[in-house]
Amino acid sequence: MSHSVNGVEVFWVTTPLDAPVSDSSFTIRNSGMVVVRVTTDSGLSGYGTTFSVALAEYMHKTLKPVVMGKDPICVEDIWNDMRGAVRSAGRKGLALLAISTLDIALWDLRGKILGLPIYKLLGGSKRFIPVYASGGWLSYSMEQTLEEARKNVADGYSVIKIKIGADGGRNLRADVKKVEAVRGAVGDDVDLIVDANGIWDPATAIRFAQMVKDCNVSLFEEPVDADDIPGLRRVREATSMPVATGENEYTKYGMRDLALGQAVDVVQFDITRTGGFTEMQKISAIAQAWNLKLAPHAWEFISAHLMSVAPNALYQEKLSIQERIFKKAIFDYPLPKNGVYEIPDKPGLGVEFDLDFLQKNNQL
Ligand code: SMN
Ligand code: MG
Repeated sequence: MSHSVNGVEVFWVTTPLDAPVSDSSFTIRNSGMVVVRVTTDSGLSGYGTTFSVALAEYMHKTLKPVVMGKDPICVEDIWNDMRGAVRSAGRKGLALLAISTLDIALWDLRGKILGLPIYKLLGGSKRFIPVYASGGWLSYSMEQTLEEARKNVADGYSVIKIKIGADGGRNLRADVKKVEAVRGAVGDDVDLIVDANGIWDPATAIRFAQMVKDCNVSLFEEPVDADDIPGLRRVREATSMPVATGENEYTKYGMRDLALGQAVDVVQFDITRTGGFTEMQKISAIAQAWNLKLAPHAWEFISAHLMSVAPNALYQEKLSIQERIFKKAIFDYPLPKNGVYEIPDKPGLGVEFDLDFLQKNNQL
């Protein structure tokens, strides 16, 4: 039986958080996502997701015409055609979010057509993927921070992440106090990741690293701006902490530049931004060749499939604020348990989106 794409729909759904959460440069008020549904003339639907609603226009005008009529099995060809279509205005940023979302939906369809979960299509066998608990927002009080950290550990997480870069990166003492207090609260057996979201210059980041050198931080994430690859290299060379970046980086070319820059130990590409499964396979392969670990950003139910097959898989992020919308938009969302995401043994992504919810709550 042949299958060809006959529709692309875009939904934007959000639900408010109990209170806004902040990192060093950004405040988030809602748990939300963009969902793209790709349908075929054979009656199938594939789903992809990403962050920014601003991509809808681009999706409809530029990329939908590229995928219409195509066989969803042919993801590699379609990816290259999509990249061709955005070449002049979208090598990074929104266009790549749109490509990623469509690519994920096509892989979901591919799995449904072939009757296999994506991790098996990729050649994997592992279904249990270690995830870490990501929270520790700068908007929390110290009490909330410690309560959440202790709860994460009680829930079975052995790796947790907290935000640093207080007061726009101008309050290192507060950051140091926070790291020391969290380390004290969770004990020595928990891996602690700190995320500065790119707020510092290299000298400040190095100073901070010196100040917390006794806290056994296992990963220093985005100490400097995502575009400051030489600065990241400086931080990496000056500290004993492994350094991570990648959630704001795009495609295999971004991976190449991080590797050539010798700037990083762990790469955190976001599958919904950087090019979907098709491109993430290449990113993972380049990272393998440079002996770098993979710890993808957010969207555990998507990246877990790639982590199943990546020999350099470290752990997958579970971003606390996403849980609320996942539980609303996806039937029986398979929440990680004891720090592990169990990939459902079902075709495609293995999760079923609630189309009725998407249609009734679409803000587009
Ligand atoms: C992050 C970035 C954007 C939205 C939420 C969280 C963060 C992370 O940097 O690492 O998850
Ligand atoms: Mg981050």
